[in-house]
Amino acid sequence: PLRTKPKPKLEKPKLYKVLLLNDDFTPREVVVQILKAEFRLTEDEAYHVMITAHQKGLCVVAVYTKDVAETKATRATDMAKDFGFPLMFEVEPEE
Ligand code: TYC
Repeated sequence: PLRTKPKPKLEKPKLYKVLLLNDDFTPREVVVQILKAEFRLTEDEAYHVMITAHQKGLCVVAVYTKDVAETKATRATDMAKDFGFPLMFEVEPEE
């Protein structure tokens, strides 16, 4: 037969979490500024994400498609490096 089962054509894009990692050197205010600049968080959202990472070791910043997550994580990490701090962002797939 030419047509058997219709195959679902459009798959949901897989989503990726951007994680903020704690470190002992980056000032809290620098973390907040970078979160606001790269991820468009408000001051309150950025403070909450920063303090969660500070206390727990890491915090999910936001969820995006793969290319957007990787671009934003790289840009944010590079921004910190330009300021002279070792702040790290990582990307991991959602469950
Ligand atoms: N732990 C840092 C300090 O005490 C602040 C900080 C918070 C750094 C969150 C990174 O993801 C981070 N200055």
